[in-house]
Amino acid sequence: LPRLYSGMQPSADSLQIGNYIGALLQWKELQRDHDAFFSVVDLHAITVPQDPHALREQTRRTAAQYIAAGIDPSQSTLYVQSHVPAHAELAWVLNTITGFGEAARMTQFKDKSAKQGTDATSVGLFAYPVLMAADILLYDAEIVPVGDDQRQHVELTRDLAARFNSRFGDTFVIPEAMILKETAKIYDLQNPTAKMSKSAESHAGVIWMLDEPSVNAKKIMRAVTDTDGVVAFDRENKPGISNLLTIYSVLADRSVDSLEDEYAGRGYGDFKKGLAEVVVSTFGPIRERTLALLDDPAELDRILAVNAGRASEVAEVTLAKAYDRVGLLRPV
Ligand code: AQP
Repeated sequence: LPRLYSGMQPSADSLQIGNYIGALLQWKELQRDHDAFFSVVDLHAITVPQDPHALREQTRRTAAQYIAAGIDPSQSTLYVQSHVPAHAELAWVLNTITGFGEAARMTQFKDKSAKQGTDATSVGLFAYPVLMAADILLYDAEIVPVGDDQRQHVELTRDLAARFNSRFGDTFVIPEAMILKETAKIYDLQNPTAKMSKSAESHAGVIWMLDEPSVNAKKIMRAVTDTDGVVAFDRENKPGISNLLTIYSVLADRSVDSLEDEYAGRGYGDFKKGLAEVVVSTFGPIRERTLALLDDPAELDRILAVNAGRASEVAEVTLAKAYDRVGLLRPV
């Protein structure tokens, strides 16, 4: 089976529905016909300031949400990044072949560092995309399913893999980003030209997978729309309604056209009520399953340990090869 790698940061108590639609939902389908590795990337999460106690909890919670959303840890390899030391080790090697200017051009770094100011921005945040390249290359992944915001990082990964291979001999598989166009970007409900994000300053426009269903329903009802009152997809002129249509269409597995037809001549209130029901019926059960998994942290930790063992077996082989290729003396 073709290898696949993807991951998410445990950077909040709950994932948001952009993470679900842009990534998790596809992972669930793809795990059937791929040898999939799904990581909770806690080493990435510490590239911005963290609360140690919260991070530990968020790591478990993120893993539980993967499982609750349909990732099967006996079929896919679902593990915590820091449990496999090879990630940090290969990242160091890749740092040495990454150009300073090349890393400085990453738009996610530019955005995040502009928000924080240079003194608060860590070298870790700067090197984030290189660590991501290590994540992917360790598993010889051919496919990397991500949202559009990660496209540039996968491009960098390809460049680094090709550079390493040409300098030191064939070592890494060159991966391919898999980005589903329609679901590549879910926008903030209060600011529908900005990406919905775990780290958004205001939570008013973010739908959290683990929020009470009634809270999510209210946020849908309050989503920003426009004044023309027509349920139609027009990203340019009607970003709010277009975003809601995308979410509705994905979660209800219906075409945007059929939704436009169903809500023709009806108000936004009706449309939002319909969407709120779909959101509640999708995430209500996922929330319940997540909470049940979190009720037994010892069992969850056991699953993660077994999976980390499986991941290590693959990762150690690639790391040893890369160390050898660059000329690091191997211990006997
Ligand atoms: N709004 C979104 N629409 C579609 N896909 C999205 N993803 C994130 N937001 C959206 C996808 O979810 C995966 C998880 O990414 P991550 O946790 O590594 O970090 P991120 O992309 O930066 O996601 P967030 O939620 O915005 O997290 P923070 O705020 O912590 O940085 C990726 O596949 C991403 O494309």
